[in-house]
Formats: sequence, structure tokens, C-alpha cells
Amino acid sequence: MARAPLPGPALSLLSVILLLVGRRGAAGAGGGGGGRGSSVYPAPVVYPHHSRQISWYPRAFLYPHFLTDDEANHLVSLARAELKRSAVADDTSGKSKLSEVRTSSGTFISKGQDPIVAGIEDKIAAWTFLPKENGEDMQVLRYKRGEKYEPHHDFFTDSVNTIRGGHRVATVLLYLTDVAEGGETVFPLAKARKGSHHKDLSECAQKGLAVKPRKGDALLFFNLRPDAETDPSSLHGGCEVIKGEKWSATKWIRVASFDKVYHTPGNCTDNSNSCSQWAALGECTKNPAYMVGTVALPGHCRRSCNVC
Ligand SMILES: O=C(O)CCC(=O)C(=O)O
Repeated sequence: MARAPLPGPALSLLSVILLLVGRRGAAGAGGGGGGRGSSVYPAPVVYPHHSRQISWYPRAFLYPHFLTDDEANHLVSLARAELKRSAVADDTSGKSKLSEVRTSSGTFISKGQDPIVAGIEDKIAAWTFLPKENGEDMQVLRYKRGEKYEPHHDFFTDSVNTIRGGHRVATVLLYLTDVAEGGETVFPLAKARKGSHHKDLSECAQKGLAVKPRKGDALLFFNLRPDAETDPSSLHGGCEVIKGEKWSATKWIRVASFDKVYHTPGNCTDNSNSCSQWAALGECTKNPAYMVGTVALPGHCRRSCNVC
């Protein structure tokens, strides 16, 4: 049987030299997970020792300087012109609705939309050990003064939102700006209270374990426990911004592929010519009852939402 050739000695020497040069470049960089301090080379390099565990209940980890400034600025500039008022999913129907619980504006950035977005997604996959294909499109959020997201869970309780890829096992929050005051991410039910009593944290943040937004930092937490049950202690919210403006990006990661086409018997057509455009704008996730529907009551854009 034919075997793949092993690299010869000359090739091995070249590989060692390249590896050493690469390591020197990475070590000299100050730019977080990207390793080179610039999004011109968004190499999917992460350094696990840069990430620190901040809580076990929920399982939460903070990675300072995960994004370079260029990467953070890039996400803001992609989203700025596309912002719309953020919505929440109804607990039973799964339908998207506006609510005073969540007053930010946001937009979805398509997966792999450009090399910088793809590079950030590669880094997230490398850090979380969760496949890129399990990730949803990234959602960029802007909170102006007075805007917030009340504590909630990221796992779903309806059956519509889990058709594609199952539960959201983990969430990665990327902070794209510093915030002068407020805007912390707070876990009111966390058992750990480390770092929550700083005087520069808002009153809301002092109600639980809090993470102060710092440009480029990334927060990873798990919505499911290691036994795959939903974790009530993953309850979290975005505190009201008191001074300044907060920009962040959320990457929800499913237990299974979000990209895979799920073949179900029967008709697999889109009912509208606009389906692929709506899907690209994130409507499959924002408005699943209409777009995806259920087996009993199929939605209008099942083909474009990759569920048939
Ligand atoms: O902005 C935050 O700190 C929280 C955002 C959040 O909870 C979410 O996007 O699910």
C-alpha cells in the first residue's frame, strides 16, 4: 500500500528554522491572541496560559487582549451602518420580539465574511476547543448610555431555536471598546465573587461576579454543565452603561454544527425570493418561528436556513 512520504532531512531543517522564526515573531508581539499585534496577519494563534478561570459555577474564563485593536475596530466598522434594535427570543414560541429587557442595537456579521472575521472565528475555535462550524454568525452589539441587557440564559427553552445545531453550549463575548462607567457583564448567580467589589464597578455589577469591558478582552462561559444539562448559574446580563458607549460581539456556539444541512423529509423550498438575503442578515436566528418553523408548522425559508 502506498504511504505518504516522510519529510527528508532538508525539509525537516527548513521546518525547524521556520518554526523558530515564527515563534520569535509571535513572542515579540503585544497583540493578544492574534500573536502579531495586527489583523493583517490574523493567524489563529492562541496562548491557553493567557486565559484565566474566573468561576467554576458557571464555568467562565477571561482572556485579556484576545483581539488586536485592528480586529476590534474592524468589527465595529462592519456593524456600525447596519445596527437595528436588539430583540429577544420568546421562551415558549421562540419568536423574536422587542423587549425592555434588552435595549441595545445590534447586527449579525456573516461567518467568514472576510479574512479578518474568519481569523477571529479561527481563534475562538482554537481557544474554546469547539469547532468553528458549531458557531453562529457573530452578533455585534452597541449599548448607548442607559442601555442594558437584563440577566438571562443563552440556552433555549423552546423547541424551534434548537433545530439547527442544538443547544448553545458556550458563549464568547468580545469587548470591542472600553467603557468609561457601567456596561459590565454580570453573573448574579455565580458562586465565585472574585473581583466583584472593585470601587470602579457599577452597583449592578456588584450584584454578582462581574467582568469590566476592556477593549480586546474575551469572556468565555458555558451554558451547559459538563454533564450536558443546562446550567442555571450561567444567568448573565449586560449592566446599564452609565458613561460612554459599549460595543461588544457575541459568538454563540452550539453543541453540533450550525452550518450542516439537516435533511428532513418533504418539501425543501424557500417561500420567498428574499429568503437567502434574510438568512444572510441573521433572520434564521432572530426570527426562527417564521424562517424555520417546526416539523408540524414549517417556516418559510427552510432551505436558506439550512434545516432541510
Ligand atoms: O453585553 C453583555 O455584557 C452581555 C451580552 C449578552 O448577554 C449576550 O449577548 O447574550
